[in-house]
Amino acid sequence: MYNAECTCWNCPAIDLTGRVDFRACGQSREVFNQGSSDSDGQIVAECKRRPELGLFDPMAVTFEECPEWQATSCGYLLKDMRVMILGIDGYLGWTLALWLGSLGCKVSGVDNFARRGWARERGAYSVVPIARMTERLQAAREVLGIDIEFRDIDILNQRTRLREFIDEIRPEVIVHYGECPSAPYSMIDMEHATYVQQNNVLGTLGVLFMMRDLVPETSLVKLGTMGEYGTPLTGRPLFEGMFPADAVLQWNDREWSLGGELTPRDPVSFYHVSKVQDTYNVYEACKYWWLRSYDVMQGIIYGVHTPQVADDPRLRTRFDIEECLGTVINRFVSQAVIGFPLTLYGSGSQIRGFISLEDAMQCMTRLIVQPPEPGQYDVVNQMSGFYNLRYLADTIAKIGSREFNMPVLIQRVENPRVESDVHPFEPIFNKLPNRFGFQPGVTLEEEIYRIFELLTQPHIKERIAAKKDLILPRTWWSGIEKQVETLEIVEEIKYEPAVAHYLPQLR
Ligand code: USQ
Repeated sequence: MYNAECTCWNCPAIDLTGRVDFRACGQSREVFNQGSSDSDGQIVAECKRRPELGLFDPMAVTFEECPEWQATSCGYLLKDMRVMILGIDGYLGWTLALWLGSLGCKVSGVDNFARRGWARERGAYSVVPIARMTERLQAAREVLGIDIEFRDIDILNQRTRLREFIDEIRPEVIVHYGECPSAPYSMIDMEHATYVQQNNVLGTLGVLFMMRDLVPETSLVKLGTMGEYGTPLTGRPLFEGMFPADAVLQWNDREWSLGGELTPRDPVSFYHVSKVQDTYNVYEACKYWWLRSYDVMQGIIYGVHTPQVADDPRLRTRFDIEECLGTVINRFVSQAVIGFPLTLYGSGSQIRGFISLEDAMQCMTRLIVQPPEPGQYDVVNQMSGFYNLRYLADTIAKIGSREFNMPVLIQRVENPRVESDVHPFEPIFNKLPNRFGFQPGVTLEEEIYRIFELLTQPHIKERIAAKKDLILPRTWWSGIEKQVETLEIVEEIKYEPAVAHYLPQLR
């Protein structure tokens, strides 16, 4: 198992309080030795779960040897691991809660239902009907036997309540999905831009302080975005957050190693800027307080399926199709289902990384069960392949027409965003497969098929049709207010070259 060799040093049950004076690490060796070790100068710690061990060397016991860590299909998992999900009512949060609950984790979570509010504000709803939280919790208990501890808390504006909840639960990992995820929403106007940045950046900053004070050994798995990097026109590879050891900067006949430094960010909306700011705040918190975090640069998510959400209609996760809250593949399939020509923005040659809902759940689990070491800030690029939008539209059109007997038209419309539509794109996404054992479980085509299957159910198709006025984008990055014009309608789209790269493991 890929995490068998991790030791108590990685484990959130380790108690380092007062035993390791991390501040001393940058000071003299003598100061470090005074506060951090036993009389032999060795680091010692206690285990919160097994106090009978007394003081011991945290590097000496591996996950494989510790009875608290048990073998599962996703590696060794801490028994009854306490996972707190911030943003548990969202597309990802609810899905992960059920997924982890089914693996045996003790799941807790908070949400202030903001996402339901943003959808309402836009005149939209989740086209796949979703239950109210009380009904969701009850269904999770009845159908899957999962008890979820939930609190209605706004992480930015109800900090005292959040602090009390974290203190009560003492989570061993915090998964942070509790932010506004929408680029167009952040570009509507001044109010929306400032709201998104305040909500995301300051909400997260507060969480970092609470972790410092209450649960410093807990790992933070924080959702970032591939969009932090943008699409640099130099063609520089999109490394996983930091430059590799052998990267070199040359200038004026001199040379420096860039290894380990954060790579440049070039975000593409005020929302993406908020994620960049988070990156720096989390990075600094790990540095100042020895918190530990994986910053997850996730590609564009799509899909509807995990075994748990598909188990009962009350367990379904939300599915948005409106311009602000719906992501591109989900939008395209919903458009195909009601015969609306797929809305390619601009040339449609933009290239992005993608990952299915189910594969994202697998990745998050693998990150949770191999926590970073104290003080470790690490970044993973979480995607299972990258494609250009024309290729995606074409794939969706093919599946719609061949498998569901729906002729699908594609239209190019004016691009309301400011983004390069022809650009190099070389993302590096090796860590999850190589270090965490991730293997994509579902192909692009399979998941698109499953979306079609769900959305073509008559009651859902009706709900999509009722909101068809919300399909064309209205939010221009430039601030102008007008409907986008159609540039071209194409029945059979020709694209040259087609771009589609999968992780090699993909079936
Ligand atoms: N696009 C179209 N037609 C549409 C919708 C989008 O051509 O109907 C294009 C956009 O112009 C863009 C691309 O598709 O080039 C992706 O747009 P999107 O709305 O699916 O995704 P984006 O705004 O980039 O944001 C989404 C999530 C965000 C996450 C990000 C990952 O909403 O939370 O951070 O994907 S990434 O794009 O890798 O940064």
